[in-house]
Amino acid sequence: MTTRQVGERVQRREDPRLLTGNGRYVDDLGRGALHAAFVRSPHAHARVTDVDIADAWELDGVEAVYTWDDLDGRVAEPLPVLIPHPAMTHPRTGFCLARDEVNHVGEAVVMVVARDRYVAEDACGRISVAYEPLPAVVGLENARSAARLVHDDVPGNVSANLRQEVGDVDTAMASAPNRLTLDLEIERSACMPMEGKGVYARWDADDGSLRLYSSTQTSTGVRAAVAAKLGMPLAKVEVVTPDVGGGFGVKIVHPWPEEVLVPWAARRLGRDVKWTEDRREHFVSSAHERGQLQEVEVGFDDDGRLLALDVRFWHDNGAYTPYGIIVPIITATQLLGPYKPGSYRVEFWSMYTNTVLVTPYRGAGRPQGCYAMERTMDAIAAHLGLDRAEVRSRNFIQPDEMPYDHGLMFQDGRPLKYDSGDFPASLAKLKALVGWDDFAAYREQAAREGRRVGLGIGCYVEGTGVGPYEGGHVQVETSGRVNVATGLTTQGQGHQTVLAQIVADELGVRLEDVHVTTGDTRRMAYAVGTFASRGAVMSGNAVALAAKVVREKALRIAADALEVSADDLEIADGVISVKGAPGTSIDLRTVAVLSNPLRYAFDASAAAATQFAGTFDPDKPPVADDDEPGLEGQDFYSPTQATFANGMHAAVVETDPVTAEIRILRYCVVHDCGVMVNPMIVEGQVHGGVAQGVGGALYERMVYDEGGQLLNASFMDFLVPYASEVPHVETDHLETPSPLNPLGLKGAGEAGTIPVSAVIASAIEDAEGFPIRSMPISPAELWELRRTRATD
Ligand code: MCN
Repeated sequence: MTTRQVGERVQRREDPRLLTGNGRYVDDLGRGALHAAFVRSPHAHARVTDVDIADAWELDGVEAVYTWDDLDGRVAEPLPVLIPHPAMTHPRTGFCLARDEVNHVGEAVVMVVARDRYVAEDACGRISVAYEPLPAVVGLENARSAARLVHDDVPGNVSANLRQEVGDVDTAMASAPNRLTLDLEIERSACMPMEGKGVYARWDADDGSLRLYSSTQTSTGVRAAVAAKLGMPLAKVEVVTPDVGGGFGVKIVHPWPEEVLVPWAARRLGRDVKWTEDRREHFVSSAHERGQLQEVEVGFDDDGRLLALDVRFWHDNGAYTPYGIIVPIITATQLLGPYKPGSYRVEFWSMYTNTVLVTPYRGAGRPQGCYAMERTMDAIAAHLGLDRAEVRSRNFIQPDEMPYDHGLMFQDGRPLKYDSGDFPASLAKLKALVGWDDFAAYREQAAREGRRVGLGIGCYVEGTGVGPYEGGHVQVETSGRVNVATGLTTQGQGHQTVLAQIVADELGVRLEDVHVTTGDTRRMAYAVGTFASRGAVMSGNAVALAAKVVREKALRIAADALEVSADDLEIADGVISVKGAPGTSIDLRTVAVLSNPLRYAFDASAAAATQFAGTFDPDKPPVADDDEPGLEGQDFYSPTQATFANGMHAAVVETDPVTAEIRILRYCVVHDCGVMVNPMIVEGQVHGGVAQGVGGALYERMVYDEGGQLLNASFMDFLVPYASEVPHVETDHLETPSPLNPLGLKGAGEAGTIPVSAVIASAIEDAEGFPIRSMPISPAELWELRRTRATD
């Protein structure tokens, strides 16, 4: 009997290659290619009045120097808005190279292509750009004051304003026995993939075609964007995504300016061209996220039950909005987490600032929403003197209320409806895991030792597995090897392992026979990409459906060969046999041979095929009349809505009474992503997410000065937590299968990150006894808070 693979803690098959330095990233490719480098704006806001490139041409090895004036066709036009929304009254995007104005430090102004990166960088140093500096808008307070404008024609610096209300908030608030207001802040940060963005373009002049290797989260998106920008037929553009050293959201945007310029230059020069983002470029010219100011008003009864919740927030979208307002929309609609708010009103303003643009970063607006909601829950508990977990549990949506519709509209205008989840069960598990009820005794003991400890909690719900679709293609070679292709790209999530597990089960083959290809438009032309924790739900179900197509075809051919009904057959370990009569069987590779009209041309498997030759009429087509040749099939999975994962985290922190150093002593997670395909990979994802969340809670932030200079644009100053700062993560799971997809899956890739700032704030607050309203928090800030309170 074959072991079922789904649910098994299968070792990641990509690890031996990746961990021994044998990964193949974009920068490993393109030996002999020309290299691109960029002159980027040193000003946050300025008019470009003159560009002098003459000296750059003097340098041996320089092949091209381009400014906006050199760009042609659609390459000279502004970049697209990828996800428009009616509330975006003032969308603005930049150009591939600045035309006459720069709106943030790091915006590309000139592109140099040279023999190697050294020459290209030296040439950039010889270019002089004349700027007429303009006043910069930095920070949300400045943007809101509108004393200065980022874009002259955008009043109030507001790119979008959106309000949703469910129920009558004003009436419910007015009659609530208790009311609180909270002013909250969460600062700007950014993801830091080990590998920056990268693109390598191979132009085939004879064929007029382009192959692009891109470190992207969406190969098909890059393909479509580049083909459109360069005015090329799709058929002449291929995008291959090799290994990607982390994406975390920033590589979803397509096209980045460089993704257009590099292939454009390759075509123009008739040469291969490549570019790899360096770390400083990543800081100043990729994308950030998180920055929000929030105002919460909450009305609740004496038992801590929510009656009315009124949230207003301002979201810093940076200088441009290529990605629309998906991040604040997610904050607004998923802020409620597992709770019923009574009535709810949310309004946000998405604000321009002269800083690098903002796109989704792991969690994508949910860490901010969770932070607002969970700070509010703690404030209610403190106000009423109730247990914090108890207040949460009194407000939970109950399992028998699923599916649950908050009455909110998501980005696409469709209602946002939770499909499943058991929040009371998750909380019970979390309390048991962290020892919630024993903490008071632990705190007393710690106090006797002169130590200050606190316990924090945070709950969240996450819409995962968004559509519109993803495809799977499964092909059985005559050798018995099973090739699986999906359009997802992979950045380290272990897709090659997990998708193989699913196909092995659905097709009935051995895991080691299944080989998965991702992110290659030659193999899967219709695909969306890897983001929004959609890989497992979307591609998992797509490859399962495709495997089913192949399985059914295999059974039809086998039934013909064995002269039995397909209903009487089963497949295990790649062998099709008659149920109850395992002696009567045929293996899948033989079926693959038989499925092909040229079957006797396949030497490797001819012997297997001839074994059954006698059972066939040589004049009869080798496959059933309505079947196509080849043992392969394709299918697409296209859901009607997202599926909602959830989780609850708790942390124990210790704050030093003298130095205010903050240490996380324990970090506990209960996570529910429906059926887990590979629990080990899910745990890895959750642990990685928590590590990223710890960075966001305690260390990572973007520090701009008033002029819009990013002061900490290197790893010397931007603190990413080391292993020494990331606690051991204790994890427990609940599996509430999603009723929305055949495999019952929900996503897991972002979950770990979402509640961490809320949880750490909660724990520090518990340790210190005063509210924490701004995150991240450093020891210096905590020390300052203590000092201010002492002198108040
Ligand atoms: N999984 C599973 N069972 C489930 C759900 C997920 O076994 N019920 C597995 C999946 O098959 C997959 C992994 O867990 O191998 C994550 O799955 P999923 O939640 O579907 O997320 P995606 O595959 O869509 O990956 C995207 C997600 C996002 S949005 C960000 S951001 C993020 C993340 O993944 N970026 C990452 N995890 C990352 N991990 C690494 N190493 N690098 C990144 O850039």
